Amino acid sequence: MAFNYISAAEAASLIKHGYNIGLSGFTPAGTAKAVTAELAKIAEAEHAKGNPFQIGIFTGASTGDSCDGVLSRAKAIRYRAPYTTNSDFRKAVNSGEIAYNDIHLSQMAQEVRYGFMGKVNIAIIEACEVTPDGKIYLTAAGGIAPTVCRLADQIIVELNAAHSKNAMGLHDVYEPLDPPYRREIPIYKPSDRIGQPYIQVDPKKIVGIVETNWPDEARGFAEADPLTDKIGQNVADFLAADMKRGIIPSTFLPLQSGVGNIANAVLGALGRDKTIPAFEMYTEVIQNSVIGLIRDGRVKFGSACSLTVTNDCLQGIYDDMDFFRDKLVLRPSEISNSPEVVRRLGVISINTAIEADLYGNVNSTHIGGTKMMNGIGGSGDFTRNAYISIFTCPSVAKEGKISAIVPMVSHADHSEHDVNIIITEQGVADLRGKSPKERAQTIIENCVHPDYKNILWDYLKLTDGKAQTPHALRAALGMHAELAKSGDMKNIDWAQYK
Ligand code: 0RQ
Repeated sequence: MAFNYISAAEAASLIKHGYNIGLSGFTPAGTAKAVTAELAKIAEAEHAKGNPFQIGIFTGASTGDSCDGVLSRAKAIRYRAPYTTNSDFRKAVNSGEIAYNDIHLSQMAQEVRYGFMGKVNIAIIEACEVTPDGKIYLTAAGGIAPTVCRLADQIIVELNAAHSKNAMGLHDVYEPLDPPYRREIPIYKPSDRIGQPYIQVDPKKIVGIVETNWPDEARGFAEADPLTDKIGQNVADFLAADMKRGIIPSTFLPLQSGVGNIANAVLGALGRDKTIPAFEMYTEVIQNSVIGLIRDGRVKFGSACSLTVTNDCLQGIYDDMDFFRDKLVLRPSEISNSPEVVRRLGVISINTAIEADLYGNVNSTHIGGTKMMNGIGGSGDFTRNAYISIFTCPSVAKEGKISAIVPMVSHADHSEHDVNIIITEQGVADLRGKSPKERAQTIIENCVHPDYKNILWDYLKLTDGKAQTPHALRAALGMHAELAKSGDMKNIDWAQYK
């Protein structure tokens, strides 16, 4: 079939007020860019005329500025799910302008299929190739592209020359059936391929192809610093010790690691620690450090949803595809993050907390209990189902005015029932097999910053110390209240709660 080649502006004009658009991509990797950038201009023009113009966005995870950024600034987003990292989007969410549905990434595709979020009107899919018979070859991420392609009335393809056609073959596209017909996902090791390297669509649904040359809007990484290095080393030492005592098999287990500088540093430390054998990743994002470790032979295989790497790193992968082809696979997010597969493979999860409490509950999403930071991402998919679930964070934030360990988290994403290990630069709290009261002791002893140890011991003295989970409820958020009042949690005076 001969396709209709159109401009990004023409493609954007197909999107009407009230539509829901389904996007390819996962993190800024593989996200549609040109059409959403033009859509923001249409929204601004309509708003200037006094007309309403807002859409819903369904995507894999965060996007780049050319989507969430421009559309937030144009006040063009009514609804969005799931995870995002854009600061303008964050401002709009926290000022009540956007309805943000922060769900587990593994659930996004199925919740769209189940109809929980309404119809997908148009899918916008970034591709490195599309064939006349409707085979779409994705770029640097899987996301929810297969599902939105199938459900959407119309598909727009952004054929992006910034991604090499060498990306063809990276993907393993597989979409499960819905209950009551769903079967097991037959992945028994991270390198198993179970689907096709492309998305097959009815070519008649492709209403336009937009040719672009727009690199992914990947963020760079801060250089590892002594703090992130120490956290990374603590994780590596912990895993090496667990392997030595036979809890982790000597062949090791696949790892999942979140995004950001700490995650990057953790992987760097694991790669350097030669007591840990070369390992595999079953994860959602592959960052720069993993690519280096694959080149060094320290990571044997990487299964992920996206290559969330810098553009020079991505180009290096494309240039070296003969080397990487049997060492990488990209999957849709409901497969990369599948609870079933995570539990079967025995994945060790490593994610970042904003704060944790004395009993092991973790807040990954909300600052001060009310303001959205980014979202839960895939951290819950992996944590609940991991062989060992680990959370890392610096023991303090904002020049020490905030303790990351508090009596009670101000928002709970991961409960005490799911969190096995907490690691800060101070040390490791192993919560496995412990009662809540034992957990509190080990967390204060091993993870809390010295400035806050006595403050937290003193909090426990306010409780009866006997109940299953001792709390002094009026004081439980006292450190947060003190931060709001004086700007420093250290100023807390527990006497007011006696
Ligand atoms: O503030 O940006 O003003 O400097 O929060 O904190 O320490 O730079 O760490 O960038 O790794 O982000 C949990 C948000 C950590 C992230 C979170 C402030 C701190 C700083 C960022 P500034 P850091 P990171 C994979 C898995 C949830 C989703 C997830 C995240 C800013 O890792 O979104 O894990 N995770 N997904 O100063 C107030 C506290 C604070 C605090 C830190 N207690 N109170 N501010 N900050 N602790 C990804 C996917 O699923 C795709």
